[in-house]
Amino acid sequence: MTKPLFDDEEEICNQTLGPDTAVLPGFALPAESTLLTDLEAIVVEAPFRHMVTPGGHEMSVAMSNCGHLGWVSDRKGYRYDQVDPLTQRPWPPMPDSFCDLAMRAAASAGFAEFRPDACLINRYVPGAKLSLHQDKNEKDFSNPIVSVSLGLPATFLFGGMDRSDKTNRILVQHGDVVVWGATARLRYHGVLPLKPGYHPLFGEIRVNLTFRKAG
Ligand code: MD3
Ligand code: FE
Repeated sequence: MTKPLFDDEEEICNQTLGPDTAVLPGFALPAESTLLTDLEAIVVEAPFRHMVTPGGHEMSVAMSNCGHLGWVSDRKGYRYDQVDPLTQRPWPPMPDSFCDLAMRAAASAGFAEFRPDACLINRYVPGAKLSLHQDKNEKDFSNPIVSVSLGLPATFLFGGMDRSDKTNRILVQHGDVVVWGATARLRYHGVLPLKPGYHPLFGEIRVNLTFRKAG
C-alpha cells in the first residue's frame, strides 16, 4: 500500500506529477527534533515577519531565512539579499542538519551536485496561503528546489508552465520532502489555505523549509 499523494482519496503514482519531481514521504522524520531545535535558534536571530509584496499586500505566510542568501520582498520587488532587512545583520548560517537533509534528498532524486546557499523558512497559521507563482528569482534554474514540510499538513497546488494550466493537488505531511528540478523547475505552484489542527511537535502551525541555490 503506497501513501496516497493526493488528498481526494485517489491514489496516483509519482508519474502524475510529471518528470523531474520526486516526493519522498517521511524523509525528514529521523531529523525532526534536530530540525525543530535548530529552527528555534534561527528565529531568535532572524524572527518570522510578514513581508510586503511589490503590490503592497502583506503576505499571510510569515518568513525568515538562513544561509548565505535570504529571499526578501518589499515595495521594490522580490530578490535575494545577504542581509536581513529587519536586523541589518547577515542571515543566520544554515545549520548542518538543514543542509545535510537537503543534499541527501536532492541526491536521492538524482541531483547529487546540489549545494544550497539559501533556505527560506515559511510559517503558516490556519488560513495562511501562497498563491500560484513560479520561483524565478534564482540565478541558475539548473539547480533543483527542495521543500521540507513540518507540522500541520497542507495541500500543494502543482500546475504547469503557464499560470492557466490545470493544477494537481498533493497533500504534504509532516516530514515529507519534495524535490523539483530540470523540466519541473519553473512550474507554477502554490499552497492552499492551511486548515486548523494540532501537531504534537509543532503545535498549531505548518513550517516549510525551501532550499535553493540562489546565487
Ligand atoms: C513546484 N513554498 O516559498 S515549495 C515558496 O510550502 C514556496 O511554503 C512552498 O513555494 C511552501 O516559494 C513549498 C513548493 C514548490 C517549490 C518550487 C517548485 C513547488 C514547486 C518549483 C517547481 C514546481
Ligand atoms: Fe515557490
